[in-house]
Amino acid sequence: MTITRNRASLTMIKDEPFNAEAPHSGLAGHTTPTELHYVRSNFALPDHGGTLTVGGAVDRPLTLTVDDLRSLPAVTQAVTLECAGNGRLDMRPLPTGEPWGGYAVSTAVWTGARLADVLSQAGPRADGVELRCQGADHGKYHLASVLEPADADLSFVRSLALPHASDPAADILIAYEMNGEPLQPDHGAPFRLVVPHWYAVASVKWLERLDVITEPFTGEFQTGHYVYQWPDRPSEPVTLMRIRARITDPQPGAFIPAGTHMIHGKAWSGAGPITEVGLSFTGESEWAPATVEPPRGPYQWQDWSFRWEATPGRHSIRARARDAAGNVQPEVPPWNRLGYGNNAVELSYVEVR
Ligand SMILES: Nc1nc2c(c(=O)[nH]1)N[C@H]1C(S)=C(S)[C@@H](COP(=O)(O)O)O[C@H]1N2
Ligand SMILES: [Mo]
Repeated sequence: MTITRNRASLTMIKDEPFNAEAPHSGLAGHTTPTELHYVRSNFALPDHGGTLTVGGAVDRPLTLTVDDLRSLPAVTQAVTLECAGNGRLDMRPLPTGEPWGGYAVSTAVWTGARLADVLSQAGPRADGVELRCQGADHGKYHLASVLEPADADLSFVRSLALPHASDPAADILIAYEMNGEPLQPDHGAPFRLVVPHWYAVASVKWLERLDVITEPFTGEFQTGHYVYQWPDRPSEPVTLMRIRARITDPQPGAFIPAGTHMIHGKAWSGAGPITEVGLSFTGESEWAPATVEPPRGPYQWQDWSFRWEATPGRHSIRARARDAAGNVQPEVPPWNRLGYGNNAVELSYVEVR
């Protein structure tokens, strides 16, 4: 597969397999240009045979090409994807895994067929419980848990509960376009899942096989990793994106002139729309309300802004979001062994002159 273009605009975390964060500017717009969208891949770019096989416990097994997918009703929607490991670098002690800062999050406009439409063509049998979703990528996994022998050739496989996968209202896509162009290799060409509201591990790239299965799936990327291993309570799977706000302007470490400054940012949550963002400039737990823009769509980050009278000196700015389900960001990251779901309040320092 040809090497993807535009890798140079990203902040590299690892060169092979290529893993990179968006630059600060990737969070500025309503959507992220493709060349600024973060990339997270567990294995090298695979060769994909160009077809999607749908089988397992179904009445009508299928083999689909990208043209077959394009002949189904197309859905276009903006979706914010965030890696469950985003912000791992700020956890203490540092858990194992890629040391993501805070920029393994981006928003793109995805076009594809509904997963629900493909499944209804195949006709899942009544005894199906989950949909096993396999990417074409595979290899040795340097973090292999006890689930697999250390030298096993692993594929990237995830499962979705069958009612979720077959629900048209869940808006899960088999996407073949990103921001109006065919998918780039780094983002899962020729097609991938895009599962709104979920941490992006669910959005299987280079999708190659879908199988309806009659027992819950276990595997390295389902029950070995992408699990919150809490120090004090039973493990839980990584599912919906946790609520989080980011400050996009001023940039962390910026020097800005004294006077009125509009602070801008983004906020998102997998559990529902953002209802409030509070700003704090002191350690006194005082939160002044920002203006939160209404959602532009159900699955994308929301804009917020705050009019700040900036006085000379060094300032710390914190932004804390609340969603419609009542979730509020914690001050301290919820530490877990594999370092997932850090949605702690961001602290950004700026200097006003
Ligand atoms: N086949 C496959 N799909 C995958 C992955 C992978 O390694 N292989 N990584 C997952 C993870 S952990 C994330 S965060 C997203 C990243 O999507 P992106 O690279 O398009 O930003 O893809 C998901 N889908
Ligand atoms: Mo991820």
